Amino acid sequence: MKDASPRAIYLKDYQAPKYFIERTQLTFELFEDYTLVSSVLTMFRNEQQSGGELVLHGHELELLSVTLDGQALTAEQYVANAESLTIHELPDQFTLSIQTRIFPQKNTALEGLYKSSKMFCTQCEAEGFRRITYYLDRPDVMSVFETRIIADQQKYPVLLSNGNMTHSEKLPDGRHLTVWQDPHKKPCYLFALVAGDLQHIEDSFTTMSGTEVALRIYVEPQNIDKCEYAMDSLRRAMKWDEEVYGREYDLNIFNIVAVDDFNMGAMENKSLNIFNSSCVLANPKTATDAAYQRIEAIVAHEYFHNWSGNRVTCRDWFQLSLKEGFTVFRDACFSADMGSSTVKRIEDATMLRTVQFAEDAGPMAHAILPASFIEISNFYTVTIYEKGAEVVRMIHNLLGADLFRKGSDLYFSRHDGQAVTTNDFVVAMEDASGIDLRQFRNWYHQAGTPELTVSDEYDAQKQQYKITFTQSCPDTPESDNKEPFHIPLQIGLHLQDGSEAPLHCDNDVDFNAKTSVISLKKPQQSFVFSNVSTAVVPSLLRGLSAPVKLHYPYTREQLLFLMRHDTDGFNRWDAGQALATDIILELADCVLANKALTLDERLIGVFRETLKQSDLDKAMVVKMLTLPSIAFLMEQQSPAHVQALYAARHFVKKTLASELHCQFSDIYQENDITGAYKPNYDAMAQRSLKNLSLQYLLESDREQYLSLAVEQFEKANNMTDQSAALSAIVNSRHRDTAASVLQQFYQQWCHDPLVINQWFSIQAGSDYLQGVDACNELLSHEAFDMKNPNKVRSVIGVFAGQNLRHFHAVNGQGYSWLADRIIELDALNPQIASRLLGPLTKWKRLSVESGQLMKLALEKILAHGNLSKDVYEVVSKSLAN
Ligand code: B3K
Ligand code: ZN
Repeated sequence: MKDASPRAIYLKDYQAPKYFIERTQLTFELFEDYTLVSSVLTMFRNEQQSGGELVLHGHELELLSVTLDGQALTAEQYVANAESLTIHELPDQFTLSIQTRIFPQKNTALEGLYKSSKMFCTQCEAEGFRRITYYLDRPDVMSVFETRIIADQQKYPVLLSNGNMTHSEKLPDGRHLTVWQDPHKKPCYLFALVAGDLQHIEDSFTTMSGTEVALRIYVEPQNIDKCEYAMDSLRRAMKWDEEVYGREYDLNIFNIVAVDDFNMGAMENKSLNIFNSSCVLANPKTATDAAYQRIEAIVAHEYFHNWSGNRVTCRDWFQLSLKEGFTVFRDACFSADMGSSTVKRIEDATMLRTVQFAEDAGPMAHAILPASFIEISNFYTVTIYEKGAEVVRMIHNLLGADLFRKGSDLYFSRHDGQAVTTNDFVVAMEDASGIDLRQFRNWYHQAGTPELTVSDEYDAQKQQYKITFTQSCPDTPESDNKEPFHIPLQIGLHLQDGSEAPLHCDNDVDFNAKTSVISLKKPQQSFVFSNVSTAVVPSLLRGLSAPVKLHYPYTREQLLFLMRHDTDGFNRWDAGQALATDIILELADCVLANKALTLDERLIGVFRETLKQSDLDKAMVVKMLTLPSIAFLMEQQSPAHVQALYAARHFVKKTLASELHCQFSDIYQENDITGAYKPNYDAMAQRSLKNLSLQYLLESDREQYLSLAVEQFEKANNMTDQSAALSAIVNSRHRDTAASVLQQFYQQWCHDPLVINQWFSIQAGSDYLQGVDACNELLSHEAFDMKNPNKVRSVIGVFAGQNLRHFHAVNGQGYSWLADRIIELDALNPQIASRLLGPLTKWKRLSVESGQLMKLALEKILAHGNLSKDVYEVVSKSLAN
């Protein structure tokens, strides 16, 4: 950080803990207005560190008592406040007993122990455990936990924690006790507790060595019919991790609990994963295909953490990508294996290039191994997760599948039970493969998206093709002078007849003919390919083989050529996106210059061809017929003119719709599945093609398609079709029909909060909702609740993050409205407030007028004062960088 805040903490200051906690015995007594927490910590001094006082972390705690080896401490022996407990003189080994009182019912930050509807639950990552009791709340302190939970038996018949339940008993006054023991050492961020009136479904899984594991999913009684898909996903994930990574589950029980109020998707607590209910609950009538896919991916992600995160954990929070990047890579491969690897890659690349590249170019840019932070909660970012996964993917591609597996085996066995660093991961990969990753490490500590500029020439006489790559990386707040990256670039060369040239490259060790991967290591590097019989069109960065921006001056004809001939499915799609992007950007310039708009006929031709290709995977067809989003286009235009981009994109979509409505209508009919809903890949692809066609049909402004949409809305036997019809209508010009189907939908589903969240987000993201007044109406709706993160995301998050046309209204009302909501939310839930700041951090990317209005909104938040660390960090860095 250029403008170092006094409150930032730095990776370079890391020091091992002075004390360790061998055993942690916790007792929770849950009451209706407070909870008593007693902890007995068996501790010893770390001989590697020079001794001294013990400073335990705390947050808003009320200390009731503290004893050392059974003796109450005198006032001179310790200093306690709400944020820490310091004990001055300590023997080498000792037992510390601490009692605190906490108030879960008042906890709206949803960190530590809190109440979600009628149940108690916890969220301790990253630093939530310190809101429960004074502790060494850092991931390199790993301890064996025993948890006793005492609560009213009628209100909370189910009491859960990590590990195995070893005891339960009835107590006087209608209370009961359960005792849980987790044999695995873990950091306290993996601690979990749940108490509630819950029902569960049960299944079992026999591991590869024959151990039987009981699998349970706990939910509130009304949701018991919505757990099957999550259970099925869990079993598939367990099997996959055995087959692909040789990782076996290590306890006899694995529990998942669904809660309504949760700051993110889910949490991998040891053997007791806690999930946002939106990432567990599904049945055909209430959940969309997208929700089914998310459930499968998140259940797998959390399960995979059992090895990549729990058995081998992070030394400190700067290493977060060690577990998150690796686990995202693992879940992406799992999803690819469950469906289509090309389609999954397209989805991930789209998100990376839209969201992560923007983060990497903005004021919050950070390396996947950041050098500093003020609030760790702000660093659960697309950079740590998705770019982190890309970095692991590059290692996978450089080593090949077999050596990568050797590397991961070595990493898991070498570091089992340890808290380690990203460097330990890379060393294991190097040791197992013998491949030198020294320069590759620059990906870990350098922020920013590298840019690759490519030029080429063909010598017909010598039959040689020379290609030159120049890499650079823009300055970012953490660092200016970047060392060159080791960029693996997968390449193919297309001859004029569309076939691929065999790749003979004489000049460099940095080309691997077997994998067609060029290793770029220098600021500028050329490669000469021989025996090339005609001029070529290069297919570069296949499968997005590195998270970089590529600049090659493709003509539109060359892009069309690649769309037809490229053997790499990803790059065929990518060529289509590049063509559409080029066309929309040019039209946006026309909008700005007040010139008439005409659509390049070639795009219509390409769409027509794609619609005819009946042999293509339907999910691929959907990707090829989807225009780049406004958010993506904003990243390609400098400065970004949102309204012009919207107008240009809308013009393209409308023109395609009216030119091709007959074809879309045929596709719609062909893919209108009848029969029971199935959440399998082919059926999902078919529904998604049908529903994309419906969107285009409504854009065509022909009345008959409105009735088609209304009919689909009314007759659908599944939520995917019903909500797609709703969304198509709400985004059409038929406002009266939109109002009436919205009303109908609400009546039908007002008893189901997750469906109502979809109802909120469809409106908040639509053209139907034309600005902040309409947003305010949603906020005052009876179904809205500012304390529920899912609802906040559905309305405020979707409006500011996805309804770019209205959020970026030229009067700046959207910005100042968002600033007010953030101030309001910061008092309740800083993590959620801080997340909502994302759109405002982009102010420098916009036209001067809009940028200034956004800056004012940021200044308004800063001027409010009394901000959480979370919001302060993002606002101050956005204004400074
Ligand atoms: N590890 C958690 C994220 C915790 C976020 C804390 N603010 C979920 C996951 O990535 O699997
Ligand atoms: Zn994770």
